[in-house]
Amino acid sequence: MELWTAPTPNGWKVTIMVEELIEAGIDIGEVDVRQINLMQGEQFEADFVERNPNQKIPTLRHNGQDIFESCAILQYLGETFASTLLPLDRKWQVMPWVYWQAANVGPVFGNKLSYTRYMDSVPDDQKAHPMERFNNEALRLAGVLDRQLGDNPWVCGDTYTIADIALYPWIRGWKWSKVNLTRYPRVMRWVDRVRARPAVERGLAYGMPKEEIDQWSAERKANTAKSGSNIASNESLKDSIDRGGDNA
Ligand SMILES: N[C@@H](CCC(=O)N[C@@H](CS)C(=O)NCC(=O)O)C(=O)O
Repeated sequence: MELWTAPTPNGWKVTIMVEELIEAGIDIGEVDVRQINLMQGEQFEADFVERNPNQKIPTLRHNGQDIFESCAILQYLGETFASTLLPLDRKWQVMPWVYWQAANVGPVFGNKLSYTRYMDSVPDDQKAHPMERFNNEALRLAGVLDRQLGDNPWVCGDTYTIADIALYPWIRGWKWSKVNLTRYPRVMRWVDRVRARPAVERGLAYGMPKEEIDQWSAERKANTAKSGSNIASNESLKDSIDRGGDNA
């Protein structure tokens, strides 16, 4: 299995999944991980685009099959390596929450993060509306998650599944995206519960020093903001369009 990824929320979904399968004692074979340097635009290079036409990490190759989109990868791994992470008899209790993450939580928290951290060059008055809109929607989504959790430990009840894995990496970054989730104590407790899993700790450590999993160094924060700015400004996208070709 080959995984091309980076230490970002969508990347962590898959590295956590890999570690959870290993933790469950499942033989998934060798996983060859390649860290993709997003700042240097490696996601636009031909060998990457051949695997993932969408030019974004993560992307997986297994048995000659390329799978892109982090949540599709979670489903693929869940179905290929049977475990409680995707209980097949309850699959349709789990999958709507995985789709919900992909269609709502990821884009909304991702956009809020982008306006909050990565768009310094955009004047405040131009950012005010999208910031408010994405912040309000992120809070609404967190409220939905809070109600779904109810008294259960995990998103889909008593069993930790790929729905928890899909949601955790974006929700855990609430401070970095400045979405104040403290009004949702059940969500906050769930974040701590997921973080306490040994496989989650290992999954978060791919491409990242262990001591920086929870608290980034000032240097990493500055570099991440800089790399996000490159992506937010679409400069790298412009380069890839300038290079021309079908992959641009
Ligand atoms: N919906 C996609 C989103 C992937 C995505 O946005 N990946 C980001 C990192 S978290 C990326 O590769 N960004 C680089 C870019 O936009 O150029 C998924 O879930 O796989």
